[in-house]
Amino acid sequence: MAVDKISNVSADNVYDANQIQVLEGLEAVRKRPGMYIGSTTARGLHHLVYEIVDNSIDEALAGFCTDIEVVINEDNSITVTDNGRGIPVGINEKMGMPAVEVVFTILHAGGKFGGGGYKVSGGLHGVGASVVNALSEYLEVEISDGSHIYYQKYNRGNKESDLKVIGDTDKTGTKVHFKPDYQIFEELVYDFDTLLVRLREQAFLNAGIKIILKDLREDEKNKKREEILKYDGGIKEFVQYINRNKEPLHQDVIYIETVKETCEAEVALQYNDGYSENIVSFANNINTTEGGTHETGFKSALTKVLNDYARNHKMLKDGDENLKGEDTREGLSCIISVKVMEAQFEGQTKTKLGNSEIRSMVEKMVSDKLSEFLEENPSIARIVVDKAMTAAKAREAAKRARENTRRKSALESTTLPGKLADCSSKDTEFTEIYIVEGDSAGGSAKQGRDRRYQAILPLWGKMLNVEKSRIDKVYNNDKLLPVITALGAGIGDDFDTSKLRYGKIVIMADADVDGAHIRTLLLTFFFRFMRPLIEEGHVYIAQPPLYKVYKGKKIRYAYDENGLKEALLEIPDASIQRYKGLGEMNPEQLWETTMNPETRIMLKVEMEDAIAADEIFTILMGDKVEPRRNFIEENAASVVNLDI
Ligand code: TTJ
Repeated sequence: MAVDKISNVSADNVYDANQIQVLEGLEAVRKRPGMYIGSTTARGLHHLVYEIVDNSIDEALAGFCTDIEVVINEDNSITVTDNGRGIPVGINEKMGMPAVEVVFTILHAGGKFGGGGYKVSGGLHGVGASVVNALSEYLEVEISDGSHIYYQKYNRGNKESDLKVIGDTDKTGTKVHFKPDYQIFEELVYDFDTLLVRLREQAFLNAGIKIILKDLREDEKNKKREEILKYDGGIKEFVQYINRNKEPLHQDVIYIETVKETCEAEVALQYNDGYSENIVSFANNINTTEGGTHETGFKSALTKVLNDYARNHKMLKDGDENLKGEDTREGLSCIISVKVMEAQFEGQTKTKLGNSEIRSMVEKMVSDKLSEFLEENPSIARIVVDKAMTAAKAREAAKRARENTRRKSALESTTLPGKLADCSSKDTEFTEIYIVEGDSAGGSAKQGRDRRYQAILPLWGKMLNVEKSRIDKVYNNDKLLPVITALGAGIGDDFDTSKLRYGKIVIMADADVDGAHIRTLLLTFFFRFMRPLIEEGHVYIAQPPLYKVYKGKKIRYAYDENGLKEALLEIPDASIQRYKGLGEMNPEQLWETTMNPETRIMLKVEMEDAIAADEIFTILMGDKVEPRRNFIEENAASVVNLDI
């Protein structure tokens, strides 16, 4: 734009022009923060930390940094310190300012310095330090280069003064202290555990790096805390961590890796006695939740290797069919991590690896090295192939069960369950199904609903715990079958959200322990057998009120203790009714408080972290009592809300 106007000015003026450009750049970030960090909610707030820490991890991957410290200060500002070489302080010729200033004021400038190696880490958006700077009330940087300490401060992205020397040192490293801007973020309070989960993942993925997370806040809610994260076993330890509440089928984790000039790949895996598949993949330290070429390469090699082994060792006989891919992944916990020079991220959320050369690389690595491992470890090989063959038998049984149900339902006049009160609309943009605990609440819901777009499916009796069952049992289960047929989208690998008969699936149960149990059983079922339902945000939890506050014709409903206080202020001398269950509400009340889209409160079940969700269901629904007791004691509130 302004380029032609500065074509014949002096070098000093060019510098000024650059400055103006800089300000425009960061102003854009402040105008539309969501475009750069995804959101200005708690998620975006935490994202700032990852963006800064990623720079230190890159320095560690380059081989120059061993320790990273992240501190949540008392005022919810953040300090990140590393012992790397320090961001360069020399003048960057192109920009005419110290390199550190470029890092903090030029969009997308992060990681472009130093050359050599490849920048591998990166947050979800990989936008860098300048965005954090733009969205911080202030940001201070301190660089030690082995002789001097340099310092600079910015306010909302604008430098307060030039980079200056503030002392001497014989150490090297970078320290950044920033306070997220209250003018930008809706949430300003950091959650220790959210940072912990993410930093632990990074520590697993980058073996040997020490990451310390400290919390200096101390109040009613918080105690000072500190966690040291250092895993010399890397992703091998990550797999053990994922399986720590499960029963592994073999003690040693299988680990293979390969390092090429432009990319490297490593895989760690261990089978457990459960039935679910748990593959978590990363490209350049970013969780590729949508999968991609590294996952497909791994899966096809695993299928081939186990079939070859089973044939060669006469475990599969001549007439037997080959194992299918899904058979080889039953009870599998696996981490795949690749580092690629020029990673291509695709998919809706840019978390699907697209590089085609990675598919063949991972496939060849797993083919060669896994078969070698199995030949050298015949006892583990036998266990793994046995597991896959048992899974294949179960799959056959499931197929027969499925064909049986199809035939049965085809004989009946309607495929829909008899207890279902369907809605008249077929438009999934509006339709909802309420899965309701108990016949009496189901009756009220049927009478209170808007039948044009709300369907009701009552459930009663003891429901199957799918955590302990294979898919064939699920097909034959008289409690789950109505849910499957009512939703109409199939189950397991056949599940297809485009066939869903309703846009929203609402679980409506009492706000007590039994209700929580039913909710958890249903959510476990959805998570294990209809995961896209949760991933694509179709599942909701109805929130019935806990209290009715009334006097004469005035009525207020309260959904928690705070609401109760407010209602009592509004209606002095009111009577209070505490609802013990949905059944105590008449149809009109149920509609008004829990089902009317205009007035109801519903929790959307979101899956931020598949590892955490898997862990929750393993613990809550699995066999082991000890971790379940610990979990419930530590997370009393989240068990009831189950806001995964
Ligand atoms: C780049 O290549 C030359 C030597 O220094 C390399 C570098 O920039 N290293 C580096 C950057 N280490 N740590 C950082 C860093 C640390 C924090 C906390 C924040 C930022 C933006 C960078």
